[in-house]
Amino acid sequence: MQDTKPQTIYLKDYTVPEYLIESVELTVILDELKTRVVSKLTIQKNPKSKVDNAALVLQGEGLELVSVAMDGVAFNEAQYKQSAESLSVDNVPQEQVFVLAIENTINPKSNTSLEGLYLSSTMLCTQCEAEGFRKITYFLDRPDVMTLFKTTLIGDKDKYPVLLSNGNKVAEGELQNNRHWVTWEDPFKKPCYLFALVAGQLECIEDTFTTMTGREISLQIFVESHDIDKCDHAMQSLKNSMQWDEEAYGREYDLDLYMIVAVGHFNMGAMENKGLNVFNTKFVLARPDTATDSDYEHIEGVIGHEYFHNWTGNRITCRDWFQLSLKEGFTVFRDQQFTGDQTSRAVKRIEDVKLLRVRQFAEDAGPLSHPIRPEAYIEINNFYTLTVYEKGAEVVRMIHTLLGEEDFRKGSDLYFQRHDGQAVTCEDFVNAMESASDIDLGLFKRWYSQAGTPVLEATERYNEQDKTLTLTLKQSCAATPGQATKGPVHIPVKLGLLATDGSVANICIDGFVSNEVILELIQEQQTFVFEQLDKKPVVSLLRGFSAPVVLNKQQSLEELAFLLSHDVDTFNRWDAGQKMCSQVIFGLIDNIQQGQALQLTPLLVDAFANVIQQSWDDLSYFSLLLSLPAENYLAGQMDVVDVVAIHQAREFVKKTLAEKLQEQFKELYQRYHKDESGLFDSGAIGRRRIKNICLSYLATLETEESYQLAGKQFSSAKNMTDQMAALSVIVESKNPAKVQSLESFYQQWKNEALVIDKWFTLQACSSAEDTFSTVQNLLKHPAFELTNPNRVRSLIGAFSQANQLHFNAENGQGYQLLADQVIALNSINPQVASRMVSALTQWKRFDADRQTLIKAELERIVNAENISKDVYEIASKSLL
Ligand code: 0A1
Ligand code: ZN
Repeated sequence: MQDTKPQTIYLKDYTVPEYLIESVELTVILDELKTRVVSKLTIQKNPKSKVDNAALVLQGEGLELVSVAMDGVAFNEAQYKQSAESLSVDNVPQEQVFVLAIENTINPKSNTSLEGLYLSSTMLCTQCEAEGFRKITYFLDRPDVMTLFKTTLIGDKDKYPVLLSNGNKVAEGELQNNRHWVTWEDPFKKPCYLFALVAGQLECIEDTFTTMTGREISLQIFVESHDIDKCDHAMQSLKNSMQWDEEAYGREYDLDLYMIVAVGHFNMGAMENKGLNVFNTKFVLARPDTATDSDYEHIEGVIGHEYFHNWTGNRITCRDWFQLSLKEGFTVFRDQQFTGDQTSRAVKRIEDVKLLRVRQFAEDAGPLSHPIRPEAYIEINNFYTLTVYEKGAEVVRMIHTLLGEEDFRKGSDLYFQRHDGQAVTCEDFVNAMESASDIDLGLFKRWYSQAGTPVLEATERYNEQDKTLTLTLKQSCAATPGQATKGPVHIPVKLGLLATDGSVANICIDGFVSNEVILELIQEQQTFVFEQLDKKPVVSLLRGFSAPVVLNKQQSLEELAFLLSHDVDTFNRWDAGQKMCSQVIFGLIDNIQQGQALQLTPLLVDAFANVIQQSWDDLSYFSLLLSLPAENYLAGQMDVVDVVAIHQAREFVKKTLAEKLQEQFKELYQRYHKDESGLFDSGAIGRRRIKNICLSYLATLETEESYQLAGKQFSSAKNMTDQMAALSVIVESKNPAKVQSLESFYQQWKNEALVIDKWFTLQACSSAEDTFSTVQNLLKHPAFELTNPNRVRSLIGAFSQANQLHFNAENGQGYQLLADQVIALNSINPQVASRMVSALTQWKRFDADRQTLIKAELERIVNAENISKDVYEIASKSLL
């Protein structure tokens, strides 16, 4: 660890900053090895601060200080104090504004943390959220200090022909020694985490967007020249996002220029820097032959996400980092709505809930469980979590459900109007929603402070005499670290009733009649009575997954099959099928554990046959109905995870379905297999999804015919979706063409980094017996490098987080491999290293032997030399 013991920061300790930085003039003289930063800060005492004569403490990390001056007078060394993490000045003016001029140097090339200013192949770029600006120069690096930025970049004309920063380009010129300069001015005040600069040999595509008030905005996407043919989809996505935000939220873009730069080395997905987004190439570049349909969808979603941040994050930002979900929860909710509107709402909702239930629920049930507004952290980078993002979005969604579309829009309008230009809290957001509606959100606020996933027990009783159905809902929440007792939360439960013939039944409750209701659960237990029901209806509960809870309700396979064929709610219809499959698989897991023979209930085969035989407009949705629950979703529902039994049981179901429904799968495959190129249109995407899921069923049969089908699709595919789908079934099967197919794929795509990432992932996720040694060999492959986060995620991340079967091998070799890599990565890139630890945090879910093995690896990590605070926080908290 660093020199001192890592410090914990608490929300309860928040105080306003003692000083504000009104404006900054930055001059950055770019050089790979030694960049000079000259910063002129115009500072004044914060009128809101009650502290007098406080020292001015600026944050700075890894900086080489050259000089400090105040109001034009140079300081000697006695006039300031320097530590490894700060620069402080006593006795600064309290009454008037003063200018502090600082010069320092940094080395971008040696900065492998990819935070601050760093080198990605040959271009220089920055990443400042959350606390990266302090790695560029000394500053009040906190989001409630909002500053006007004027930035001048100076660099070699050949190495850095393009020089970009936030806002508008206001001046440029030439200098001696083949250098040039550009000055950028951002007219909006912003926290320094939204600062960005990019310099390099970049090419761009350009377009324009005319806003709702008729302003013409120029749009530019910058990439390295060999990627210039893969930007069109990103540009279209940007225009769609701008249009959507005007229509859905009345939000107009505020600068005259919007720039996106794609970089190959990036810790996360993308970053919403004002007017100059920096993106991971993964979320920009797409061409039909290099990107899958899912890649296209993710690109549109992430472009939307970063664009929507311009209002939810930039114009209105966070007071402190505990409020991260203020911008992230709301922005994820907005990007989910956007993607739903652009593609299929039903499919998008299901995909989002899958992610939430598998990954966020696990986080919430594990040692790192925290509320969407955490109360303490050691390293803020560790709190860019599924809880803050995805559960945060669910919380905003519940407000939307409780208020309804119209009042939610009034609430968001009020929020934008009240807080434009401010750094605010989650509470401010909820208050605006409350002011704009008649809904009391007092209890609702507990969602922000309470960690853990609430469990909802539902029981129903039908009374033939009264013709009533009584539904009892009971909520509870298990203790989480630091929160021993939990109170009830405000839960919207969307519900519908189905008559026995499958038609929609009327809901009569408290004198109101409707087709669908939202029950509001605010107490620990509540009872709801539905009247005038001649026959016992089937209840469709928690429609659209209206709250992020675990729902427990006894349901027979017959009732689930009924919902699967009749429910009008697309989410519950799909979920009924998932529950059916899960129940069946858990039964088989019991059989396996007791050494009994396996048999598949005809009820499941019939349910699938029934789905297949209906006609579907939304083929993507149809393909979800045919998908079995994932192994990690099943694991999440077991007290003691048995990875081998889960895999065997699920494979047995898949193979048996393939045997029984072979003809149907073949017919669907033939019907929808068109040798079409990968146009991004929902019809073609749906055809590919359904055809490829049929291919994966047929592949389990391991017949010569299925090998040929996959082989033919692999070699003749005109788009990456089909090529990957075919290669994936080849790798999963005993197909003799496996080695050769992998090799030819590599040769075909070795110059496309993002495609090679897929090649690593596919092998890392395989259930084939030799996967562990394959992964070991891939770690030594010349194309593998620990300095590129995408590569790390594609191999180490995929193996540890998406290959439950092999990562959890009984002898602990998977755990050991991961710990070795985390320790190696720790000194290169602490942020990515810390994310890789996540697969070791769930040890309590396994048997005693595995628990011992995992804990030993966590101990090894905690005790490794020079462990970063990022990795230390995750590994040490996991051991508690
Ligand atoms: N605000 C970005 C996420 C992000 C966070 C941290 C980063 O570097 C440490 C980069 C990006 C988003 O929500 O898209
Ligand atoms: Zn975000």
